[in-house]
Amino acid sequence: MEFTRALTRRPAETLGRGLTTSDLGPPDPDLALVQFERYVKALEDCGLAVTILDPLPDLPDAHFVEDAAVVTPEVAVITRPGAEVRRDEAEQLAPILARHRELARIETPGTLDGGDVLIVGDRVLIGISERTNGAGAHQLGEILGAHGYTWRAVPVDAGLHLKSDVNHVGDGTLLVSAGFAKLDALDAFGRIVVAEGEDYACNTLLVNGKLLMPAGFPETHRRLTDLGREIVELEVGEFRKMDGGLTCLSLRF
Ligand code: CIR
Repeated sequence: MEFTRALTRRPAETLGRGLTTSDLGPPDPDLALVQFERYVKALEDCGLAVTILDPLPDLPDAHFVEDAAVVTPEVAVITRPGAEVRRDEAEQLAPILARHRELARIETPGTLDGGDVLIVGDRVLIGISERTNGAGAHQLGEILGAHGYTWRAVPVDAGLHLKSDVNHVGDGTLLVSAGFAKLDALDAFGRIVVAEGEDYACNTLLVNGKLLMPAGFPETHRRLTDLGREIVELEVGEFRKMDGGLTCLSLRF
């Protein structure tokens, strides 16, 4: 799918107060801003018009905008994030997305994070994780089903979100960690397994034919080279400290 726009939010000084399971230490807000600006530039270089929303210091994970909505050409689904402290982020995005798409919403008791939703053409993989429950997945499946999409649930037993471990790198091929490579739910797709010790490289983002991948994963980089796509490496270490990365820093549509 070709994208024309991306929605992002500049990280707040308070980003270190967000949720994390990593033991990589606190992020440096200044370096995070540098990494964010380079990320925006990379999206622009892919041909996207990038909107940068203002930081929300009281919502320290709000720059991970991908979790708060799922946007397709037909609809923007405002999510109900699984972490209660992140719920207000979704309402913050609603009026902005309403300028571009008809809105739908995930309703209680459903919970869903956009990081658990991978759309490949008209197929949707929805991770059932600590953040996304079965009710949320079914609601999203119904909303997108009305627009011709089919969906499948994928158990996420390790990592934060589905897209922490599984992403589309083009032509129906997924980049996956070893633990996800054999899942029945992914049977219909080709699979490239990241190199040992390089699981974080799974969080690679396909934008208009280019692959944006986290810097520092040479063997996975080599494996992706075989696809013949341009690969752009980006430093996202400050966001990794907060369990985030390339996919979650924007909504592409
Ligand atoms: C969280 O734990 O919710 C944030 N600190 C990180 C969210 C990352 N989102 C994503 O990968 N889609």
